[in-house]
Amino acid sequence: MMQPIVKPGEFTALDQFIFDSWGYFVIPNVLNPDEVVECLAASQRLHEGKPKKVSYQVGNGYATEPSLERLIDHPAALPKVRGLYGSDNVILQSGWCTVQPAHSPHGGWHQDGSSAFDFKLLGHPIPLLQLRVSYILTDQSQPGMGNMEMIPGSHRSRYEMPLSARKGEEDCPIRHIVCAPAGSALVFHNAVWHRSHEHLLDYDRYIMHYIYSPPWARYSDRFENDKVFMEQTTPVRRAMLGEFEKPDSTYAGGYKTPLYEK
Ligand SMILES: O=C(O)CCC(=O)C(=O)O
Repeated sequence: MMQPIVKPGEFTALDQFIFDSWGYFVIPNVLNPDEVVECLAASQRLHEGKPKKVSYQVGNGYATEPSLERLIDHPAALPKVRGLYGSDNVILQSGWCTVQPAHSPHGGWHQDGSSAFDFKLLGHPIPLLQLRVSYILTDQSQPGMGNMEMIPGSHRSRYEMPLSARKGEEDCPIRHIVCAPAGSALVFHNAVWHRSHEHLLDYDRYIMHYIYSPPWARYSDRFENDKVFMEQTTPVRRAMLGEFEKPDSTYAGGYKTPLYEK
């Protein structure tokens, strides 16, 4: 099965072309096996006592789990985020840890956005406003492992996915099951139609999704940043969490770009 694989780090012209054509790509080997174990344990802690439902999500976990905090500005993925936006002024709008319970069916097809204001109202093609970097924390190298399923190029479709396909009355033959080992990162556009694929195995599947947006977007996993966390995190992460001081014309000239490492 063809997979849109790119190299970690530097954002290249080929990355740009693949993303523009399909609306997503995969970066393998972003996390080493020890990091996968740590992030998986953190995800399991976040979900303790929570409902075991398909794609059930817990937000803001990076504020309490250091292994997940480190992924906010991961050097394998951050250059892709800045490159795809064509701007260094990006924030982490939200971070969601999702579970796909053992032996569960696929999720529902959807595009990302906000049910409070449909991104389709903004025009066509739907702009990039929530760029997602999704760290795969359990093996998904074969179908049937709670993989992400995407419709390549659908971020540009003028037409919604028909209800018949969304309800499962007919299959969409261009659906693509993303196959990647644990530790890979899937980077995708908010307007790509996607869902979680069925999970046939005996353990719960976890993905940690980081959503990057322009700095004027409101947070969607928190109302405000936790003060103690903000004091102890790094200056770059503080800036990426949207913290800055500027009493006049908040998002006009002079917005402080995070001081990324070169
Ligand atoms: O990780 C998952 O289970 C699917 C998440 C998803 O599709 C979403 O949050 O939009």
